[in-house]
Amino acid sequence: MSRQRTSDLEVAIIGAGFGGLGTAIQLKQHGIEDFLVFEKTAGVGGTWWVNRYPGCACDVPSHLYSFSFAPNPDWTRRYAPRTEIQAYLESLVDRFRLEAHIRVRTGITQATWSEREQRWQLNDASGRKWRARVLVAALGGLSRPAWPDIPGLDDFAGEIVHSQQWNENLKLAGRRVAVIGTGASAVQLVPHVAREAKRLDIYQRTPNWILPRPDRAIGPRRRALYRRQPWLQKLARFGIWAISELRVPAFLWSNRLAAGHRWLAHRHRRRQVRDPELREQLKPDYDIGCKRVLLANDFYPVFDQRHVELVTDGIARIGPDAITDTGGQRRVVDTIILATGFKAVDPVPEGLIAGRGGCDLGKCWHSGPEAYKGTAVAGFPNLFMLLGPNTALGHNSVVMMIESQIRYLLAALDHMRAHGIETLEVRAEAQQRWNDMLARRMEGTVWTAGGCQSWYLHPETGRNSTLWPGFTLGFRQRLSRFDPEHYLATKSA
Ligand code: N01
Repeated sequence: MSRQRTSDLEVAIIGAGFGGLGTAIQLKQHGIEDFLVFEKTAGVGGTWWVNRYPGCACDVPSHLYSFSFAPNPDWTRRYAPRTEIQAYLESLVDRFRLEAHIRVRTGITQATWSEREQRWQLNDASGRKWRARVLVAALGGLSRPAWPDIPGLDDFAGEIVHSQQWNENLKLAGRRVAVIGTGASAVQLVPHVAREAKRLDIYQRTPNWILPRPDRAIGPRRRALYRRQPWLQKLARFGIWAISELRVPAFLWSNRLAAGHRWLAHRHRRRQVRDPELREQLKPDYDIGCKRVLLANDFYPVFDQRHVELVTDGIARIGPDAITDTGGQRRVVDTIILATGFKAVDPVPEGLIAGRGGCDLGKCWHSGPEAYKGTAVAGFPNLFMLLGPNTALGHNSVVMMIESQIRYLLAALDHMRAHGIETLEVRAEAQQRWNDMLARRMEGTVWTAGGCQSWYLHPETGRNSTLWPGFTLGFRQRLSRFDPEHYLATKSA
């Protein structure tokens, strides 16, 4: 009996990170109780559960990198470390009584749209089947690690770990370690690795723009004040959001507007890197913002240590115990850390979500993902994505984007209920128009004309399918009401 009840759902949510938990909270607050959140790992938290490399933290201030409807006055730092963000997300489960709605260690292996039943059919890893009217894919835009295609990588006899699949028992003390990549994950983990390793080679393909990280502790008095006067915390949040929005014009319209940030980054490098040759090697030669701007205070100083080497020649091949660069130099290594990022332009695995006619989302997005408002996809009725295509940000908190999308989802559910609608499917023309608008807005932006190659762009088409080219406020306005005129609807019989 209970099995029957739990297998039929109004809403099935895949993923218990920010997106999945936020949706769960808002559904409950909206009076919808008939839903489950499926999570393949052993706990909630999503990216903050999975990424466990040393130094992992957020580069968006925590008062903004949290839900507006679930503020946390107790952040102990301006930029909270992973453990604190993870604890915040775990605390939401109790705070909003979500326990009964969450199934951890329950990876959904396949979600298929059934024409006959007009429902999503879900299989989990243990073989159990579920059926849901609405599917929310809260998979995260950066959840699939990218392993580099370097000749000989598979022949390496030592230990290899990707930053996102950190091995907490990894021994670094006394080891010769190579870190491949110098992006957001690398700048956080490298200082920790340098402290332990006997020798550290850092393979940089492209230098990044790095700004000082204005981190500081938030003392007990300030925290108590936020608890007593929540409006003050809201004001702080608003201030962080507004200042972050000010970066948009420099990314969208003219990089000259980022002169202040450029100056700050150059000064930071000059102050922290003493060797002029090294300083030059670490200097980016493209517009600031073209790749994600990094914040780090302890990355550059690592290169002053005698056991650390910056390698700027490319990697020619990897052998069983060494990496050989394109200049022919061979460096012996015991452990390789891949800080090589994520499959951002290929976010949904093939075989996971199949829409009308068995169309596989992972496959039909082979030339880069496309959606309507980053949320709905033509051919996939009653599917709502969180942080879908073109919803990532280079300047502000993605939690703002998630909140806009959840609001839109709730409006769609209200519309379905009010009009006895069984299925909603975005019209292909509406999706096309949305993507034409995105393409127009991308033209001449720092991401397409800034002189760099980045994970924002599809490697073959060059299309930017990851970022929202605008203010978060603009996105919020566009999703502030549900727009049934852009959807095909079928009514209940
Ligand atoms: O990944 P990345 P990441 N040979 O793609 C290099 C979020 N994040 O994990 O620049 C040699 O930025 C690659 O070189 P290049 C955040 O959104 C957030 O660091 O392509 N090198 C680059 O240096 C972030 O932007 C936080 O030339 C290779 C690096 O690997 C996103 O995740 C913290 C290579 C990859 O950098 C991704 O960050 C951490 C190859 N074959 C991450 N392939 C927060 O604080 C790749 N590289 C919220």
